Amino acid sequence: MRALIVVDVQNDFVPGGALAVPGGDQVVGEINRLMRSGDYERIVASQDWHPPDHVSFASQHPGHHVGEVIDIDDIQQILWPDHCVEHTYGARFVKRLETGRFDHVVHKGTDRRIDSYSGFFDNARRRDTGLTDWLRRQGVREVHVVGLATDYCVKFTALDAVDLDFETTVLTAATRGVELKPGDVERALQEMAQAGIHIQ
Ligand code: VGL
Ligand code: ZN
Repeated sequence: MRALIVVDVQNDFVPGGALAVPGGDQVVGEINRLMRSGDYERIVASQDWHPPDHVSFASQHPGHHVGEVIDIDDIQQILWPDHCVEHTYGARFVKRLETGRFDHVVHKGTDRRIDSYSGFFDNARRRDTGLTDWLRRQGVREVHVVGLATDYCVKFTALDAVDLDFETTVLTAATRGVELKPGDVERALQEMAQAGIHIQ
């Protein structure tokens, strides 16, 4: 059984949003096409879903700025602009995305004290979103990962998926990266390939 995992296709991650991924809106048509293709028996989506005082927001750390990396409880945290605040427009799925095709949605980053790039676990791997159990109960063995952003949430979702023994593919035509530093997307793809993820 094969599932499509649609990562964080939300208003704040497309041009005009608080943490816009260049070309982020261009994945929507491609993802709709994949969802209609009949190639996937299950479709799940993740939604970045932060409380207004989330630890990843630079606004919560006076004297520090967006893009800076700080140490919080022994975890390296990149500071982001306020984004995907629960129940706000920025956290909503992009309107053109055919969300009626989703069988299941998981929220991540809901605990103000810790960030969560992966759709499976938080960054300290302390808490689970329930996605692993859901996929296994459905009989899913293989996952294709698409969405935003290639160098953060797509990467960490795919790395956890392969680590959990799902046969994992990232479909690059349906992903875009933040690319804080030039080359981040290319490095992320190499890291994923090295972990045994198929890059297609
Ligand atoms: C993401 C940075 C912060 C992502 C989420 O969806 O890739 N990136 N929160
Ligand atoms: Zn976030």
